[in-house]
This record gives sequence, C-alpha cells and structure tokens, in this order.
Amino acid sequence: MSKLAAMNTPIFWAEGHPGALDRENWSLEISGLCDAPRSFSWNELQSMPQHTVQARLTSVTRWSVYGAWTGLRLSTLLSEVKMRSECKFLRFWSIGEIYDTSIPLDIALKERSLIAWAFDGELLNEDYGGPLRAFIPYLWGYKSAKSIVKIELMGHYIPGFWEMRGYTDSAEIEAGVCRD
Ligand SMILES: Nc1nc2c(c(=O)[nH]1)N[C@H]1C(S)=C(S)[C@@H](COP(=O)(O)O)O[C@H]1N2
Ligand SMILES: [Mo]
Repeated sequence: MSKLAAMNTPIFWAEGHPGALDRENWSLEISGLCDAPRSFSWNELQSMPQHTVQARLTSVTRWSVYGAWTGLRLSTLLSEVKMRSECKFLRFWSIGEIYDTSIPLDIALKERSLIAWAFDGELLNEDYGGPLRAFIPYLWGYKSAKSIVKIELMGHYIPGFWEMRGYTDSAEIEAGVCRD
C-alpha cells in the first residue's frame, strides 16, 4: 500500500479514474506564451534540479495531507521554455484533457509550487496523480491537477473543471476545521 493510501487520503478523480499510466513514457508539454515551447520526457524531468518541500494539500472538502513532496519548481520549467512577460496564468491539463485548472503566475513562482512525482520518498501512483501532478499548497486542492500532460501559458484566466461547477476561481484557503 502506498503511504498516501495508508493515511486514508481520499482519491479524487471527478472525470473518472484514468487506469494504469506509463511513467517511463510520460511526457509533459509546455506551450502558449513562451519562446521555446516543448515537451519534457520523464527522464528529462528527472535530470533537472529537484526540490522536496514540507507542505500540505488541503481539499475544500476539509481533509488534508501533510508531508514531503518532491518534484520540480514551476519556476525552473518556466525558464526552460523562456516564458514571455505576457504570461499571467498557468493552465494545467490532466490526462484525457477533461480536467483543467488555472493558477496565477505569482503563485506558480512561489518556492513550494511544484510539478511533483513523489510523496514521502515514494513515487506517486495513478490514484494520487502520478506520474506527475501539480502541487500548489497555497490554494485549495482542486488547483493541484493530477496526472498532468500539458501546461498552457496564458495571458488571461479561464475557469477550470471545478471552477465552472461553483468552486472559487481564487481558491484561497479559508480558515476552518481540517481533518488529516
Ligand atoms: N485530474 C484531476 N485532478 C484533480 C482532481 C480530479 O478530480 N481530477 N481533484 C482535485 C481535488 S478537488 C483535490 S482535493 C486533489 C486531491 O488529491 P488526491 O486525489 O491525490 O487526494 O486533487 C485535485 N486534482
Ligand atoms: Mo478537493
């Protein structure tokens, strides 16, 4: 059992569970407002400077999970693709391209905003957004899109899957009871 499963972390897949995913052949495309759009293979991402951050994923449904998340800073990827100054939002797309969500650039550039692939030293499986997921601990969990295949760099905001169904666009975490 994975550590996240052992902690009874709920598994959210609003668009349906994607089934088994191929980590070694995964790639992440970055396109939109940048001068060097490209795809990154799993191996390329693994060879870039990694960070591990202690942080909490907090769902609007009030459960949360705290631990060590490992991956790449979004700022590293944005400089690789030569982001243009017109870029103001990042739009994450999950596998199947049904689930999307967008965050402001200033939050993406914070030091604990990651494209994550491990929790407490264990690679993420498909239940918890492996091979790669957004991990944005500053905002409600619905901004942390799972199993992402694409990041679009945008000049304006577009509401995503949950935002169109009533969750706030800003996803600012409000104080209240949390269940770990
Ligand atoms: N593709 C996809 N990503 C998603 C979701 C989803 O339904 N589909 N749910 C979001 C929500 S609401 C939360 S709280 C977290 C939950 O992460 P977990 O399922 O790994 O616990 O993932 C987010 N990312
Ligand atoms: Mo959530």
